[in-house]
Amino acid sequence: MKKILITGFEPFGGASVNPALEAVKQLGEAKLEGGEIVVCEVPVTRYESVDTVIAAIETHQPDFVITVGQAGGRAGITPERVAINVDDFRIADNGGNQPIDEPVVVDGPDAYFTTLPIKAITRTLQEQGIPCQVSNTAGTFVCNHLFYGVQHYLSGKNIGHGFVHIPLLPAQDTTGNQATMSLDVIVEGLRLVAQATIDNKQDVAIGAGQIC
Ligand code: PCA
Repeated sequence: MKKILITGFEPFGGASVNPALEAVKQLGEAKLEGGEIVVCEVPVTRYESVDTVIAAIETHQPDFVITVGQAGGRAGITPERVAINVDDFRIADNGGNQPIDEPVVVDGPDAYFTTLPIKAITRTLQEQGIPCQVSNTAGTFVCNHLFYGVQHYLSGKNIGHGFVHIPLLPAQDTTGNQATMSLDVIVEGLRLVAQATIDNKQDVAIGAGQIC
């Protein structure tokens, strides 16, 4: 039985909802074959975000960690390929921090790659009719910061981790101008991310690259 920690960010930037947190509230009850899910809520604050997830890892001792945040404008669930050692916040985080071109970790490596099987995850969700695409940038705000910071902490430990961005909820865009996804599809999509992670010790070699 594998244990999967799934984390969700609180609302930020003046919003009252974050689909990541709404999804995580339901995922504690979700069923997996050969696994169980534990969850944790994460503040959208530069260093506290990483400290919160590290504390949850130490409490729960999971086999895998899936960190989740919202990405306004994206139409699908997007497992991230890479975290970079850059904090360049276009808006202040919930703690009022707004670093410009600072490292996440001083003297850390330039980047860390995900250790989740993102191609297998993408194939699994697409087969179930849930829009999903590999993403090659997690941005330079708190999501990238958390992705990088947790990978740094997990270096040399046998715990897989990756970050997944999800679309906005329909209620977050009443103009209808942005892509959105309903909460039940997001919850099922993230459950499948966890299931595919358990089921694929090795990733599969299928093309999911992008041409700019
Ligand atoms: N999305 C933001 C931070 C929190 C969240 O859910 C991001 O993409 O950095």
